[in-house]
Order: sequence, then C-alpha cells, then structure tokens
Amino acid sequence: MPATTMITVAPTGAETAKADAPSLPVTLDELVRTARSCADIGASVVHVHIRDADTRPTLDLGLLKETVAALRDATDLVVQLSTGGAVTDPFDARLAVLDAEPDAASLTLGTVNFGRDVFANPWDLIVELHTQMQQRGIVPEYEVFDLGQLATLTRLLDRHGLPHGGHVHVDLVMGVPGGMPGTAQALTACLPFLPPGATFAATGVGRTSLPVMLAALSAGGHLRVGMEDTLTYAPGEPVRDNAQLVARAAGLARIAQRPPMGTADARRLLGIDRTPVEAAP
Ligand code: KMH
Ligand code: ZN
Repeated sequence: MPATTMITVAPTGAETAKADAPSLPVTLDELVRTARSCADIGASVVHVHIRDADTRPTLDLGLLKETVAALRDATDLVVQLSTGGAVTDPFDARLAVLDAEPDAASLTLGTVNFGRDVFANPWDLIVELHTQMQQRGIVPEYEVFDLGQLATLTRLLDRHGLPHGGHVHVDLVMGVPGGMPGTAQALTACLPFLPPGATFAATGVGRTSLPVMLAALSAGGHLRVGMEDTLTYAPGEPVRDNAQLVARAAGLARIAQRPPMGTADARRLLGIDRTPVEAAP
C-alpha cells in the first residue's frame, strides 16, 4: 500500500459550458488561480483542457504553450495536458498537443461511447501518441474507460516498450455513460489486469465520484477529482469550485492514513525528470 496519495485535479474538461458552471476555470488566469489553490490543499498533478476566448474547448497550440508556461511559473504541479481533447477534435490536433512540451499527457487506450457521442481512440493513434511521447520525453497517463483497454495497454507495452521514465501509471475513468460503471466491483475487476509494477488512480464521473474514491483508497490507488468529472458535490448541491473537490479528496486520503503526496514525490513516482524552477510565491 503506498504511504501517500497522489491527487490529480482535472479542473475544466471539454464538456461543460461556463454558463452551466460559473466557477469552471476557462481563462488562463482562472486556471492558474485554480491550480494554485488546489496545490495548496493537496493536489500534485493538474490535468489540463483549455478554452478559447469564447470559452469553447480548443487545442490552439499557442495557448497550450502559454498555459504550460504559466502553470510552471505559478506552481510546481506536474502539468499534464489532455490529448483526449473534445470528442470533435481531429487526431492530428490531438497529437500536436505534444508540441507544447508538457511534463505529462493523457493517452486513452481505446474507443468508447461517451454519452451520445463517440470518443475515438483507434490503435494507430494510441501507438503514435505512445511513441511520440517516448521520443519527446513526455510521461503518459494511460486513461482506461473499460476493462478491455487494459488488454490494449499490455499489447502496447509488449510491442512498443515502456513509456518515457520507465513507469506505467493508469487512470481508471469510471462512470462515463458508455464505459465501465463507477463501482467498487468494477474497480476491483480491473486490478489484476494492470501491468506488473504499474500504479493506478481512479476517477469517478458524476455521482460515482465518492464510491470510486473510497474504493481506490482502500485498494492502494491514487485519486483524480475536479469539475471535468463532477459538478454536484452532494445531491442537490452544485460544486462550489475545484478546491472543494480537492479538499474532500485530501480529507479522505488523510482518513485512509495515506495523506496527499507532494509534487516532488509525484514526479518521482511518474518518472518525470524535468525539475521545476522555483514557483512564484
Ligand atoms: N473530453 C473527453 C472526450 C482526456 O482528457 O484525455 C476526453 C477526455 C480524456 O477528457
Ligand atoms: Zn480530460
């Protein structure tokens, strides 16, 4: 059982409209302020989607580069860019996210229904993301929406080798309509299929946030929370902001006697070799 819990905050996502969640961070300034406040209460990784001036999801490379620089300047969080983007994003734009040279990037291991949409992740895209990340020294977080995607991970590693940094870290994304359910049983079913030596985090979408967090903590897993995944704190109670979700995760991690992991330990765990410059006070 790991002694501490790595908490990732996913503050924005690509699905929620600012009008529906006014505290959703959509500008660079809002994102940086969110990242700082979440770092202060226990997050060590930030999973980033960005929005354009009209608050719509974008993969604009200039803005992504600016975002990576601003987050590095203001925090020492591991900066993980999403290569999943929005369901409408073309594959070449998702691959080009790597040009922004983040510490880490998400890499989804298969196509999944996503509500009424399809989140497309064919094998060739998976291989291209994996090998480009190896070449560029970017550490992947393998996103798994269904158990079969863990078999794809094993095939990927067998054929194309370990990721940069040599460590395999998986995020089980649970409770997406179309993917595996967000239950303790589904989480437990995934564990025997993790590659040897891999670590895992879990994310429960919507109302599955709490059961998935509790199951992950009890099984030695790490946590991802944030407004990308959860907009309701309790029945009938909208989330106040991302910090509220990180505070709940950090509190549960302490109750589990696996308190939040610091950013240096998160870098070591993930095999990230870029040392952060001192963040601004
Ligand atoms: N927005 C979803 C379609 C990722 O960031 O890598 C995909 C997603 C996964 O959020
Ligand atoms: Zn995402």
